Amino acid sequence: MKLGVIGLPNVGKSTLFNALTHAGAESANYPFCTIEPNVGMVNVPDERLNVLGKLYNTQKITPATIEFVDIAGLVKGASQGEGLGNKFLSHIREVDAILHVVRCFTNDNIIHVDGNINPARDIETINIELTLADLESLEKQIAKLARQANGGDKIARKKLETYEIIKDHLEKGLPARTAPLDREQKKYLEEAFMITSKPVIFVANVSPNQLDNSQDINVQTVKDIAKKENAEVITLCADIEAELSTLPPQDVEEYMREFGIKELGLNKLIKASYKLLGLISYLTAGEKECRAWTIKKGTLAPAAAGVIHTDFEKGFIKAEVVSYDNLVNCGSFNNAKEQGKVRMEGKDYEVQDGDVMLFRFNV
Ligand SMILES: Nc1nc2c(ncn2[C@@H]2O[C@H](COP(=O)(O)OP(=O)(O)OP(=O)(O)O)[C@@H](O)[C@H]2O)c(=O)[nH]1
Ligand SMILES: [Mg+2]
Repeated sequence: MKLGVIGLPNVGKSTLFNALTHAGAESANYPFCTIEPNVGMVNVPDERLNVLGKLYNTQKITPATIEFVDIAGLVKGASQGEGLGNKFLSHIREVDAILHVVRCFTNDNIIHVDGNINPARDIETINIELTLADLESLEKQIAKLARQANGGDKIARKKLETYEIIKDHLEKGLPARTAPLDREQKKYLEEAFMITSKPVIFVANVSPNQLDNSQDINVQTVKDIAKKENAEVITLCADIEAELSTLPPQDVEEYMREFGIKELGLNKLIKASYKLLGLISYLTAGEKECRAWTIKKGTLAPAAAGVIHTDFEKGFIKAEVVSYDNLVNCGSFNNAKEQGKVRMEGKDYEVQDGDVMLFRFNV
């Protein structure tokens, strides 16, 4: 599961990526500073782990992680090979979801490739290039499907019909994500590997003085566009987040208190990204380690156990499950058991976010 950070050149993508991953990727005040993508793992903040850690007097806390990829900036004409062109687009095709960084901060010293701050125009520039890239790829697929459909292939015919709908939609300048498709057609859409079918979060990169200003016109523009596209917006200042990410935790807390910040932009962004990917965490807890494990929402108990070890899945017998809230309220696993809050679940159990699990298996 990975998220790609995209946007125009020089808008703060690498700055944000560094704040997220502490990877120390190169970031500088000129367009196309990033050429090859930077890849890094990010810990998913989860307050529940600290609480469990205290409850179990644990030696080690291991959060869940997700992968972020910092991609080269995209300019007008990229789908025709401008800037870093098609190479850039192929990197976007490989990610599961997109963080679209939009410059809202004002600073005359930082070059804007199109001369001035204009989030609506900037978002459109990116969207047009992604749409054109999708159209080009779709047309190739349509030509191939048409040959197969003519040869009497019934599935190819259905797929072709779907792809024609998507093509019309893209030609209106709309993302494949919002195409009017039924369930079966949505499955075909997945097989088309469209960039514009990937879920998106917009990141409004603002100046520090815009952080708590919900009236800001540029931020409002991003929010309006996101609403139309069925996407979320996170407002943050990449510069500040990057600076804070280098400080010791107690200094960050003091800073946040001083400025009345309840939650860091990064934390909000990571949590929203996790949700966007359709991911949840179940937890394991003990004296040695308290840990969060990542699964797709809807995963059944044996497959969830398989995330820890394939033997757990192969030899799965049952799972002892208690919800995080019940466990914390009862004060210990044994108390929870005595109070009937620990359930015995079998192979058909769909694991929930925050389930504290103990697997029984034989190998
Ligand atoms: N004032 C201000 N400057 C920022 C902010 N975010 C990034 N910058 C500056 O903008 C310049 C470009 O930042 P990068 O993070 O390298 O931008 P990028 O989007 O990765 O650029 P490319 O890799 O060239 O596409 C750097 O000089 C940053 O210090 C911000 O929130 N506020
Ligand atoms: Mg960069």
